[in-house]
Amino acid sequence: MSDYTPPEIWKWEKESGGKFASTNRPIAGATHDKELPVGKHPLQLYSLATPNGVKVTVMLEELLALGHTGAEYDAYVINIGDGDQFGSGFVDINPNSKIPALMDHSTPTPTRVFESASILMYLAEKFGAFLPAEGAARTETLNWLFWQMGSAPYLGGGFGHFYAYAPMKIEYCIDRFAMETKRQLDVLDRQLADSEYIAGADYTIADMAIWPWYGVLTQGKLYDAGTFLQVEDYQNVRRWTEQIAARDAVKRGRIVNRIFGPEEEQLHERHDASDFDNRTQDKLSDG
Ligand SMILES: N[C@@H](CCC(=O)N[C@@H](CS)C(=O)NCC(=O)O)C(=O)O
Repeated sequence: MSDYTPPEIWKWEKESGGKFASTNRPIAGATHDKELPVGKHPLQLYSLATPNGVKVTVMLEELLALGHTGAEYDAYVINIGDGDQFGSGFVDINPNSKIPALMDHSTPTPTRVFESASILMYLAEKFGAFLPAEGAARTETLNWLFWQMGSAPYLGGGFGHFYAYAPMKIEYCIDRFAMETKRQLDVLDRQLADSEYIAGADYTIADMAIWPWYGVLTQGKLYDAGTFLQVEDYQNVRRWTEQIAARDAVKRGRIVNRIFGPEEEQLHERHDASDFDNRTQDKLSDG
């Protein structure tokens, strides 16, 4: 039980104490002036290899693997732990101050794209790939893409926050969001019982959106919660997770803008395909 009674008017008086507490604020907008770098390619990505960031780097690597050279990109780290998302240049691209954000310099005036699903749709439509052009298959892909956007905040902001990041363990919150997360895993498991990929027989942007959250959770690599949530029970999700993890573009995309984990899995900035061979942190620290 808690002895907290909400005051009549909420005030921002102290940090919550949780992870990211020092960067959380109740107001939007930039906190400091900072221009973003711009590289040589048409697409400029400002991101971090969190699940929302990985969706986009996987998509870009998949497009390049298909031969779409127009999908060449420069990827820069936005370190959300340091508050880079509140720099003026980033806020100009995403007024919501969250990664990922993309600038397309190939349009007559540069086009800003924010929200990971918007970025996936933008790229899918620009290159005519990973999203059926019309009909029921397109609708089903978008059904699952938007399912992900509505569901993952319960997994990340709900379960992940209270299980892994909150300064105290609150049973009510962990129970509520563990239940919802397991329900979501069961939704996916039932869908994947009859379907090779999330939206049908083809690999689409819906898989790219869902895998970095629910696939990685099922691998036991998100919030260290594999045992707690008994993820091995979701056999169809596990089958799909491993199938996607084995794709070369996914192996590349998941390490772009990654600033944590093993050094050979960290490619802080990506400017060229050769960076995967030459510029991961293990290679850079070898001198
Ligand atoms: N709905 C957004 C969510 C993006 C999001 O939550 N990004 C997180 C990292 S995964 C972030 O930038 N957090 C920084 C902050 O909240 O200040 C999307 O899908 O793009």
